Amino acid sequence: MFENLKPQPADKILALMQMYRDDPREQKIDLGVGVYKNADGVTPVMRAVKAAELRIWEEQQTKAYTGLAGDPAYADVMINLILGTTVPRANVAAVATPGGTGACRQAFELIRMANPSARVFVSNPTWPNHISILNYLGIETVAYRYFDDETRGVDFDGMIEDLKTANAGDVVLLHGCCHNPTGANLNMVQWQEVVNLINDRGLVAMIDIAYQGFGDGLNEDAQATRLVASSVKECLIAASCSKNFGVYRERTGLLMAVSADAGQTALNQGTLAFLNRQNYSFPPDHGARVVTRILQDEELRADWAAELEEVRLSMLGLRQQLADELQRLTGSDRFGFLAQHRGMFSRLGASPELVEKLRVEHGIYMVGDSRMNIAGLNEKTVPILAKAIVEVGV
Ligand code: PLP
Ligand code: TYF
Repeated sequence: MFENLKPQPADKILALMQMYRDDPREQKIDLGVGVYKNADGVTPVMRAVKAAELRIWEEQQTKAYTGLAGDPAYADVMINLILGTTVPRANVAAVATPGGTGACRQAFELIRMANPSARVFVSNPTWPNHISILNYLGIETVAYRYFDDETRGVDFDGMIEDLKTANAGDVVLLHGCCHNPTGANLNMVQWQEVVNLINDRGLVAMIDIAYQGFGDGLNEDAQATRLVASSVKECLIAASCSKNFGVYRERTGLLMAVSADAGQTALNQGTLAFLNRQNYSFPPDHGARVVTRILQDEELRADWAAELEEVRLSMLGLRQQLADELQRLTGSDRFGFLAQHRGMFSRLGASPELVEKLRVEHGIYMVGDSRMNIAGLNEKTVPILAKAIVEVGV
C-alpha cells in the first residue's frame, strides 16, 4: 500500500522556517512564519497564560473527557470576546477545535455536507492552507481580486466585481482582520458594502479571524466580524487563539455557526459536534481551559489585554520605523503602505527574484510572495532591512 503514496507538496512557509534554521549566518533576519517575536527574537509565554496554567495545575482534579464540543464555558467566553453582545447567544452554535486550522477544516466540511455544489470564493491571495484544504476536500474555489499590486492596498472595485459573479449559496471567505498574507484590509464602509452584496445575492459568509488584537485593538479588530454576524442570514466563523494568546502549540480554536434563526441553532450545534466526533472526537482542552480562565478572571484578563496591547503597539512602531526609514532612503512615499497595513504581515510587493536576492545576499528571509512578518524585526534590524530593500531595487 505505502508504495502507492506520492510525495506531497511542502508548505512553503514551513520549508522557509527550516532554511532559516539551517543558515549559519549570524546577522540573518527571519520574517517568515507568522509567529510573534519580541525585540529579542523570543516568542514568550504570555504572563496571564503562565498564571492561568499555574492555577489550573493546582486546582484541576481530573483530566477525564470533556464533551464533543469542548468545555461550554470556553465557547461562551470566546463568543463574547469575538461577537460581544451583537448576536444573541441563542443564535450561535460553537465547538472547540484544534486551532484555527481545525475550525477552517470543519467549516469547509460543513459547507460540503450542507451544499456539495457550493463554491468557496477566496481572496487573491489568501492564506495558502485555505486553498490547500479546500482542494483536498474537493471543494471548488474561485479567487476574487483583493490585493492591488500598485497601491499595495485593497482593489475594492475588483473585489466587488468578482463577488458579483457568485451564485446564491456560494460561500465568501473573508479575513476578519489583519489579512494574511497582505496586511491590507477593508474599511467599515467597504465591509458594509460586502455585507449588502452577500445579502442581495444570497451568499454565505465565512470569516477566518486569527489575529484579533493585532491590528487596531481587541474590539476594533472584531468590528467587521460583528457587523457580518449581526447582518446576514447565516455565517461561519473560524477563530484562532494561537496568536493573541500565544498558545500556538496548544491548538486552540473555535468554530461558530451563526444563524439569524435561533430555531436553527440546535441542528447546527449537533452538526458541529458530529464533525468533531468524525475527525478526532474530543477537541484539545488545555489551551481552551487557559483561555477560559483568563477571560473569566478580571485581573488575568486585564493583564492579558495589556500585554497584547504592548505586542500590537510594538508591531505598529516597527511598521512606522520601517516606512520612515524607507522614506528617508528613497525620498519617496512609495513605502508608506507599510504603516497603513495592519497585523503581523505586509506584502512588500517584490518579485520572487528579489525575495531570493534578499535571502541569498542579505540573509533576509521572507515568504516567496514577499510577505514579511513585521514581528521578526526590531529597532536595530529595521535599518538593515530598509537598506537591503533599496539595494536590491524593490
Ligand atoms: N487563519 C489564518 C489566516 C492564519 O494566518 C492562521 C495561522 O496562524 C490560522 C488561520 C490558524 O492558525 P492555528 O491553526 O495555528 O490556530
Ligand atoms: O501564515 C503563517 O505564517 C501562520 C502560521 O501550514 C502557519 O498562519 C503557516 C503555515 C502553516 C500553518 C501555520
